[in-house]
Amino acid sequence: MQEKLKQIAAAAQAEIITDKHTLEAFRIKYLGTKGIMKEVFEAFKQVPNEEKKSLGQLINVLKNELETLYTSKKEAFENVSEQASNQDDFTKPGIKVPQGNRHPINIIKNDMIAIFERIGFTIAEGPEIEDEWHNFTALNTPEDHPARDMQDTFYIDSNTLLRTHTSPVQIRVMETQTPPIRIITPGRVYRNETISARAHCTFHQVEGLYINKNVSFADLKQTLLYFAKEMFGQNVDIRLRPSYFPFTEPSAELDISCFICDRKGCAVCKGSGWVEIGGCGMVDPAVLENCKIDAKEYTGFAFGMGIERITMLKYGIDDIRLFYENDIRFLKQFA
Ligand code: 2NL
Repeated sequence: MQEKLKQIAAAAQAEIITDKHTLEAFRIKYLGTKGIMKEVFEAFKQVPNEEKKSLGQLINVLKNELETLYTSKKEAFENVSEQASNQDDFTKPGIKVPQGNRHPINIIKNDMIAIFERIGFTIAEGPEIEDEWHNFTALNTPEDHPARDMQDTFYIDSNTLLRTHTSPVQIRVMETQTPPIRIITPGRVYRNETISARAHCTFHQVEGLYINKNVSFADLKQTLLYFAKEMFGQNVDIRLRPSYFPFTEPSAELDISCFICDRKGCAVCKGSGWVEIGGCGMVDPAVLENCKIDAKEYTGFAFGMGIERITMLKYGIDDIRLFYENDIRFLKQFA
């Protein structure tokens, strides 16, 4: 039996193991459930008791040797397979990484920012989680205003909410800086709306604010006219319709002449020749005073526009929900 064990050890050492397949054949031959070691253990049962102790030790040594040989070869092959084998062709073309593209909301947001930067506006940003003061109270919005209702605004607790417009960013700037102030505030806003093709519970705004001595309604009108022509084409005109916001006085809705039908009347402008893109007005003196700006010395204008609305007009998109569904067939059209 001892002689047999030596022969097995010698034969195992002499096995030629070059790859995973010959290694697996080795495992089956020596260590498998019907392998040589199994036979050895069967034969061991017949050995007289007085020889069992010394022979048992030899058998265990052999078994360990075989297992060590197997695992060392196995590890060696695993390392090699991670490296390049000489079958790799380094002259083959590389694997193309698919390129993504900007979201349409971001494309138009960047266009809007570039237009206002050319006439001296800088970008201001602020928190999306706001308090009542910055989102409503400082903006002259009365306690019983419907916008403050849970039906319209997402509250986190009685004083904390998701901003419903980017105006609180402008309040924060007015509280911490002194005029002249000339900023735009692009960003995401939240409203508790029933989701439809025209409305969503989250959307994006660009608001603008200019505070200085002698700022007039004419300055507001000229700024918006410049923006409309840069954004929609030099043939476009603007129209301001009287309106109401708590934070501006006087207030107006901002329309552009329909660039799709050139004012002749079409489905987009519903035959009127004009489409609404936002609102504006002269900053209410009460808002300036809330931010410790002297309303006798300074005046200002402000405006707000929805980025989704402008993006839908520019690209002819008829459902706002497409912006948030991340359907690749929609998104890749803006590459
Ligand atoms: C709209 C209307 C508007 C403002 C936003 C504003 C901000 C401050 C003070 C005064 Cl801090 N006004 N923002 C003013 C008028 C209209 O947005 O339709 N937005 C989509």
